[in-house]
Amino acid sequence: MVRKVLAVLAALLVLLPVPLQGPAAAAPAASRVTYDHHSLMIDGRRVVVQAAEIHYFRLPSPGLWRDVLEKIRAGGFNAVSVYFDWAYHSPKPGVYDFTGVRDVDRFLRTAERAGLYVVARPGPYINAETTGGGFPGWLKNVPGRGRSSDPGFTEAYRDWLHHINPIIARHQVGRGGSVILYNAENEYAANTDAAYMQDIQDQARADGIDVPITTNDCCDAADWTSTWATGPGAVQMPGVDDYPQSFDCPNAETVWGPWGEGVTERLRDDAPVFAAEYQAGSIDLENAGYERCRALTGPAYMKYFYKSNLMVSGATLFNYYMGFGGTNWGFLAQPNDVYTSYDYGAALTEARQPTTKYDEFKRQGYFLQSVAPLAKTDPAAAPTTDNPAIGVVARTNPDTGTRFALVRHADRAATTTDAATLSWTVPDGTYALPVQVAGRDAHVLVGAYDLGGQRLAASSSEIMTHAHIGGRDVAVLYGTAGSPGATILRYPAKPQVRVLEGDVRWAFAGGDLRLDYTHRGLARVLVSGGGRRPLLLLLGTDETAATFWRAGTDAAPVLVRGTSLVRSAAVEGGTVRLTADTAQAGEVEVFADVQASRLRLAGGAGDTDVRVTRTPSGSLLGRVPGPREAARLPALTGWRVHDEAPEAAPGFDDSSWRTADRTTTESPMKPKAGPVLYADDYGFHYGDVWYRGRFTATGAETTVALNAITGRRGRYLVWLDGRYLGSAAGGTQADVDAANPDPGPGRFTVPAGLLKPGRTATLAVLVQNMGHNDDWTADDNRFKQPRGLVAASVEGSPATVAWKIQGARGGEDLTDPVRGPLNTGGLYGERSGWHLPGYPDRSWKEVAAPAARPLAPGVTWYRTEFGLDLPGGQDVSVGLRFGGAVPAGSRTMVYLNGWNIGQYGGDIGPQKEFVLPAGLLREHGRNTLALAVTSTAAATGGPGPIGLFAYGAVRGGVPVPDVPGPSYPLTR
Ligand code: IPT
Repeated sequence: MVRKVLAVLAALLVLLPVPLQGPAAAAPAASRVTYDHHSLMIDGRRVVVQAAEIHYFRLPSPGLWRDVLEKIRAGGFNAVSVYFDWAYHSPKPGVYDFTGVRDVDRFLRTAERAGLYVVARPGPYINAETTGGGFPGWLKNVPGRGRSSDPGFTEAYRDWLHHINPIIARHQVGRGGSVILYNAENEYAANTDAAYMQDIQDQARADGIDVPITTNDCCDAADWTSTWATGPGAVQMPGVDDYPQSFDCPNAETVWGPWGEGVTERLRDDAPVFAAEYQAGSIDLENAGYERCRALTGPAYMKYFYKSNLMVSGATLFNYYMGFGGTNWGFLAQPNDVYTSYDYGAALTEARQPTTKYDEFKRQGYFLQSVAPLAKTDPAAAPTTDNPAIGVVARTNPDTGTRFALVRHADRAATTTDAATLSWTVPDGTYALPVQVAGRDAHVLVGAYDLGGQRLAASSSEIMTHAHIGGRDVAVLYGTAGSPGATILRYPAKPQVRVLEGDVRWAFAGGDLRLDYTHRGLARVLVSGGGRRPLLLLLGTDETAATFWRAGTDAAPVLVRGTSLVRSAAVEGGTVRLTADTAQAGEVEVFADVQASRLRLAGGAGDTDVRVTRTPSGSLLGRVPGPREAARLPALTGWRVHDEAPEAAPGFDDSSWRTADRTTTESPMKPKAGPVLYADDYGFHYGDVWYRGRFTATGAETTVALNAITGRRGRYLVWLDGRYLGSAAGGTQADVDAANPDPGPGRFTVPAGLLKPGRTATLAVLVQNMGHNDDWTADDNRFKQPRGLVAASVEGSPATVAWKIQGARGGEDLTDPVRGPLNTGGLYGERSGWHLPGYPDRSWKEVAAPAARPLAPGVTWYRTEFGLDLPGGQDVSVGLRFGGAVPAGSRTMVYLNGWNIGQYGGDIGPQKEFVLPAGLLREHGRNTLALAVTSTAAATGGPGPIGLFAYGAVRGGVPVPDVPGPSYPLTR
């Protein structure tokens, strides 16, 4: 577990070796990405990088990549940070797949088109709560320690890099793409090996990577990242990971920065401060549900910590982990810290819905993108405050003289609302500014700023954005509702001031136009003359500011008030064409070039003309339609049921199964007796694995003693000669301590009289593996920990047991490469295609609902079909909901059209709702739902009630093509 690991790591760090001296890998001279102490530069132009972390492998629908990426862009981000998951692409040594849902080339192209830079993070190790931390299951059979320069591992990871690097390389900015940084490894701080760290970078350069190389530092892995780290392994432009709010979702209301102030450390003097992973959500370690994690990392946290970080660290690169979390579909999850949903409490939910966190990102992100001097700042003298409860920190841009002041409580835990008057001396003069700070809020004020054609001397409102539109400046400023605001603008001569809306007092003296107001609704002030081009000042609150969108090119930006999302805007002739989503009908106001007098709304089934009038603000005002009709989602009926687990019966034919007779293993954990039974050693890396063991009975058998390691939340079920003996929780071993003894060992009494002396007895064991441990500590004891049976004996009998093993059909030779290695395990139904569309289930028994029929211990399958015809031109995010209490005894794998979209129940997690992503979901056609229910005990019924529901619906969205996937029967 992460926390425990952190503690272990702290101890390990003391032992870190003194770094070797040598040259750091420099970027090739041709790179268009450079950097200095302050910021990254692209073609010499400074940029503030505001990135959201997103994992394509957690959204198996390439059409939806565009939706999420456009939402990220619209939310004020100009970049995404992306892990590339080795395990997701490679089922077998030497076999790689980059097609379909694995088409990362398409993902990178989509990011480019959405206007997003990319921080590429191909590992080889990625962590990210993915199975094996991104290491493929087959790597457990490769000699040599993971994350080291051992030859076996080196050969394996180089092969991965030589597949992924060229794809990343052709998407670099220097080649017309948008990749700006390359992240080598991931928080590589324990058991480190400099030669390995260096080799990753050398391979990247050899593969054509010419952007700066970074690494996300955790825990002071200074070998690679400090100014004195000059190589081997040293990176050019290091970043730091910060999770100041911890992962304590249950205590969201009280937690406030237990892991520190979250000020990103400066690591090198010659490189900018880079918040490589800054907490923007949380894993749900305590099964509290992701809404609790969203509360833990909500707008208050974002305001206080993100703004403090910006102002105290001077960082100019931020990556927020996660921007959109997505789904651990199939067996993507690492077993110990997560369940199916990787919603992460992020700004965009797993169902792609924006939250109030999204609004806060938009306010902050637009500011970072609009106010260019933020890209180069140094600490500066702070304004004085007349109230010691309010603390102020300031920075200045040494070239432009622009000032920034962070206003927050001196005591970061304070929850009171306090007011002060700041006295701020800027090059333009000394100004008295009224400020008010609510508990745990923070504001970044700007002074001495050339705001377009204006001169902003100082303001106690925050700038959200401003743009030069049609000969005038339009600026959106905001402050907490009810708080006082003052804005001072400089004019060579007295300008004309028209307060179009709201209560704003103004005065002009000594070149200063001073506006005083209370932040309330949206006030509008038009300033013209005075020797400058006109200015439309929009003074809002947090809430009204969040209704604004900025879109279009820098040459012709458009500001929009209203709609649920503006994806893009274009001004053509006299028409503004908005591509927008609307959740309901409502007002839209467009600030565009005055030449434009018409508005067309794209998105939805086709363009719609929106009737508009010109407002006194010079904007266009109209009403946009919402979704045309509510989506009708059918009830799930027509279920059919079939019992499974024929493997438990003595007569089952397992002649095609692998004989488990290996005597050696690459796992550091060696069997104490008998053959190696570890699933990975036989090529079965993901999901359920069956064992059948035969022995000649004597009648004296007393106990079947087993031990299986499955990772947390796994378990195993045992039958002897067809008789169900019971189940046990699978072992986790990596986390064993006195308080949490390893649950793996299970003892099962042999029923008297069951076994007949001299006859062959058959043990059948179904082991439900939950994925591979990560390798955060670069320790094979952890990563190469076995899965499946690790010990098996029949007490009271001298007989040896002859074992056979069967996991996913074909093992590493996938029968369904489209859905890939992580989709299915080795249940009989999975091996036989019961999860697939088109499987002939007509002979199965009809049942009203899965809950309507008693469950026996073992495996039961349910299937049904449902038709959909969702309204065109709308985006309806559909989910599957299990009603009732989450069952502890039975767990359900959910297959939508053959895709394993989640696991429910069985102590896996609190999750009751599962996203059915468009693309996998046939929105206009037949859908097949298959449930594989494994129960450790008899129960009155299967899971449910089960129904479809909508997480949200908007007019708009993006076209989402169906993701193809083979139907039954698989031909391989
Ligand atoms: C940090 C990892 O780099 C990232 O991959 C992910 O696992 C994240 O944590 C937690 O979700 S590790 C840091 C918290 C010590």
